[in-house]
Amino acid sequence: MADVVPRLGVGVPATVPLVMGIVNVTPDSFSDGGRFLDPASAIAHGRALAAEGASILDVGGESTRPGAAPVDLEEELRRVIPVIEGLAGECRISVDTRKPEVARAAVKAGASLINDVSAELWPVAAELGVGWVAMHMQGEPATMQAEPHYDDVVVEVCRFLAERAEAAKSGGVTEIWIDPGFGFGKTIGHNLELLAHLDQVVALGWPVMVGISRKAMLGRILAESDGSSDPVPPDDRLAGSIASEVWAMHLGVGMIRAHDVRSAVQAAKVVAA
Ligand code: HH2
Repeated sequence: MADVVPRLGVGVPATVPLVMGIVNVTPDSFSDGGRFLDPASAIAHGRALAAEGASILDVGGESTRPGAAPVDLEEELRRVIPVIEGLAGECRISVDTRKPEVARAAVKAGASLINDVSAELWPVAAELGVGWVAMHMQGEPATMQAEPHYDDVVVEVCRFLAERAEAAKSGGVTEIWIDPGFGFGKTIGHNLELLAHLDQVVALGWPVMVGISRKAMLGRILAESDGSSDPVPPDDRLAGSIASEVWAMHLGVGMIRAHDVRSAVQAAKVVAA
């Protein structure tokens, strides 16, 4: 699953965490909404991310940022399928969707991983013989940040992910990733607690991926350290993204979902070395 490269100077192989490059074919994604809405620009963006070292391109047609409105099926298909067709064969493709119909059409178009923020689509992955990412989310994107509550966020997220992964394995899915879902029905305190204890998610024994890239929690932390009450904007969150991704990789995370692929790949190589 992970690339193996020689560890410089020591001769012992080390695994380099994978980087999944984000291709948002949406008008409203939180950091790059509207930039890659037409298929040609999304395909060009995907090619650029592959050239920067992405191992997988994650193509999504529905924003799941807090407060986002759901997208209807026809529109989501119209956004993602031409882009997947255009990129398949050049890089491994995952589809970021909650809809079984979109997952099926995406696999037909060349995707081999279903990145499922609903954590419900494993039967589709089993039927089609493709990989599956189970992400934890409390509630729905439209309302999930209203009042998230956990008695113990690490225990509850771990329990949820382990149950889903076991079900998928019993159902015949052979490639399973688990993801704690930073920012999905979680306060900044919940996110930081999960980040601090990612080793417990890794200890569940399934490959772990995380998506922290440019997320709001980074904007808030950086604003506080600047003495400002305004969050640092998404395009000024690169250092914060890399810092948290390095932390995650150090604790054993095997794949990073990133907007800034070149920097994430460089960070992964250094962590592995
Ligand atoms: N985060 C986003 C979308 N999909 N998938 C996984 N597995 N993990 C994540 O953390 C994750 C995800 C949100 O980020 P982005 O795609 O940049 O924004 P938007 O949902 O606004 O399109």
